[in-house]
Amino acid sequence: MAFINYASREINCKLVYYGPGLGGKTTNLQHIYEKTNPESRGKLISLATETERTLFFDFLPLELGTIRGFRTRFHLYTVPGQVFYDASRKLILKGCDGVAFVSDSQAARMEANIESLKNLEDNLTANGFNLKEMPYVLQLNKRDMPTAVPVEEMTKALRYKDEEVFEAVAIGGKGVFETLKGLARLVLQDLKKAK
Ligand SMILES: Nc1nc2c(ncn2[C@@H]2O[C@H](COP(=O)(O)OP(=O)(O)OP(=O)(O)O)[C@@H](O)[C@H]2O)c(=O)[nH]1
Ligand SMILES: [Mg+2]
Repeated sequence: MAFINYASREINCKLVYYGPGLGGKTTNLQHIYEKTNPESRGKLISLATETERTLFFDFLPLELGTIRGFRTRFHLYTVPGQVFYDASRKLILKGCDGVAFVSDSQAARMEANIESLKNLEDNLTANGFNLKEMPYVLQLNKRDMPTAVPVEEMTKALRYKDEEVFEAVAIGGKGVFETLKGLARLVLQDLKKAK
């Protein structure tokens, strides 16, 4: 649940980037960090292994202006995609307000995408959430790869509900801010509904 502090007039929302290992979640956050005005962002904190795989999570606080007099902060997290870090993924989903699923377009990763999506659904349920009701967007990353599965085919296999689908090449930044904005918009809409 978004944390609204009426005394200090702040809204804090938690967005989680989820998806299979090596899909590009950390790369999304790195691009956002690099392209954001230093006054609007905090430190990018990454807890990674020596080979740059996310070990626990990445964290990036972003301040995206004022909504009706409330300073709005988005706390961006990534989960570790590797299958055996499931306990960490479950923990990171606690209190989340929205999820961006970063899928890997390479044909060889389709099974991993599907498995990770199922894992997201299960872990949300374990936290008392329902993916059907959660603000949610789907990113098709690594569109530059030669074995990229056609967009229609990927969408058919991975689309969970009527979520927006964003094509991306996170290493060059393509589609990264579109994904973030798409998700942020849904989270803010959800906040308005809850009031
Ligand atoms: N070709 C290509 N490579 C990408 C793209 N996005 C990310 N990569 C590369 O894919 C690798 C994995 O990216 P990460 O961002 O670390 O992936 P991750 O999803 O955070 O992986 P875990 O932390 O293990 O879950 C890195 O070498 C990135 O440079 C892309 O759009 N195209
Ligand atoms: Mg990572």
